[in-house]
Amino acid sequence: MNYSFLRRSLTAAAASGGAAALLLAAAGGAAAHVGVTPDKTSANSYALLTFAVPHGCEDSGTTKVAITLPSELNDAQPTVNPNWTVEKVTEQLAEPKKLADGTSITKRTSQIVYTAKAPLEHQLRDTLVLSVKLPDAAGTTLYFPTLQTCETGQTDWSEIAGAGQDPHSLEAPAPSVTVTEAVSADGHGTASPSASHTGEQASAVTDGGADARSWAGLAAGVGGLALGGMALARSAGRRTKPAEPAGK
Ligand SMILES: [Cu+2]
Repeated sequence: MNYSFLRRSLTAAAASGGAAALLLAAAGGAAAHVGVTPDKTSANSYALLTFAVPHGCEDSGTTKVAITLPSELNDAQPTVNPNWTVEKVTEQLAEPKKLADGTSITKRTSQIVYTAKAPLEHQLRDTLVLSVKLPDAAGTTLYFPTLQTCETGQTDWSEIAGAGQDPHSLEAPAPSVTVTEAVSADGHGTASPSASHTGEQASAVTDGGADARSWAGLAAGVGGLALGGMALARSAGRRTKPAEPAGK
């Protein structure tokens, strides 16, 4: 068996495999766009929307990220991030807007603008989190057109797929969140249990299981203590009993 040949071909294979993996990783990185990940999507719930900035504009660092709120939202609460300053842009409404609770507003927040204290280098990633109240609009997709400004250039993540168009074919798709069925206080969906049931239920279960376990732990602890105490008492009893006079 010619081992040197085998070793050479194995090394070559490893090298090309490594190169392919690198290429894939680079492609994977590039494929990640400015997007949003909600921690929940159920209608009427308060959700945390995490906007990721996974790369710059080509090789240029990001200096500003302006997130436009969909018209279905009247406000958003930005989470502070020490790398950025943040401001809310408000707009005057043409006419007062009536809200579900019977009150009305004349202004709304139209945009949240994060400005980098120092440019976010193009190969580094950061996240910007907004807290919003999702509208009572199950099945609606909310679009958050986001303008990413860089030291050189900018990218306007605002493309929305037309009917029948594959959103993945878009160059700069707008981050979006699709609202799902509202969930009631007991964690069950109001219309289609399947949609909200899984997610919400998972968290509810965990809590209950933990309580049961801690009670069991406590009981075991107490039981152990009692047993220990009894054993102690018994041995103490043995010690205090006056020794029987020898030969009795
Ligand atoms: Cu991208």
